[in-house]
Amino acid sequence: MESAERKQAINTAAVSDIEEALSQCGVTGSTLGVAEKEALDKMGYVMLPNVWDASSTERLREALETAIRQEQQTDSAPQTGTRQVAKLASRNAVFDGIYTNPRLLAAAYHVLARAFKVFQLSGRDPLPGYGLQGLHNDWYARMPSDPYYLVTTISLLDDFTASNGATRVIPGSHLWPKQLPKAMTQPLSNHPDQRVVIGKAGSVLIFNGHLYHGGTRNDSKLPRRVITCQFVARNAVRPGDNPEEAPEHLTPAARYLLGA
Ligand SMILES: O=C(O)CCC(=O)C(=O)O
Repeated sequence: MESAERKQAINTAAVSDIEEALSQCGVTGSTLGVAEKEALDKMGYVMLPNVWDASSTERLREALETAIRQEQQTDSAPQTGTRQVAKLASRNAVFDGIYTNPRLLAAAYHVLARAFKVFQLSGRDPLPGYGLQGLHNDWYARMPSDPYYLVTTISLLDDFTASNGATRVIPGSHLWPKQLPKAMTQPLSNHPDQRVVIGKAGSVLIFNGHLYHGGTRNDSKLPRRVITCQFVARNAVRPGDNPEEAPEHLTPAARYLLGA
């Protein structure tokens, strides 16, 4: 087949398996380096620098600000403390780039090792003085012999510093056989092994959804905007979950990744 025709066929044929979706998004065996895979395996997280260049980061910031403004206009209870907006997939095509990014997808596949889809795509900006969360993980407890169910990716639209509400993590806690005692999950509790992860805008913090983590308080006067995209094993269900809506313009691979 001529290559233009082949491209057209790829662009219109439905995608029905994860390997095809990953391939169409440009993921290869070397998209993620050995050290990055090892960090995900052993520490449960990795910070990937320079995933978004300056102009992509700016486009994402603008789209997020617009989405937050729209949300505030329709929200009967105005948000205070932390600005948040969910269901970004249907709000602006610029967000398609997040869940089809090869490095994010390669990391999700490395951890989940089976078919997955977007669980949620949302924005978060803890305003000065806010944002502190208790240490938590993003999925149910699992038995040591169970596979992993969820991967969380946090795209930094502003630098993460030691004082502006960067995410804290407990390295290696995705491998713990037991949950943290309840007292340790209170917002003001600190774990002796926790680390606040800092990084430049344009980086992406990726962690195993079973890793203990949480937002810290924004003690600066600056914004700390992120876009969070979570990927979940396709066969995992949680009652009451509400999937992202898939806009018309999506490629078949993007449509598959949204679970549409
Ligand atoms: O934005 C962050 O630093 C982490 C947020 C988080 O863990 C959550 O909202 O569950």
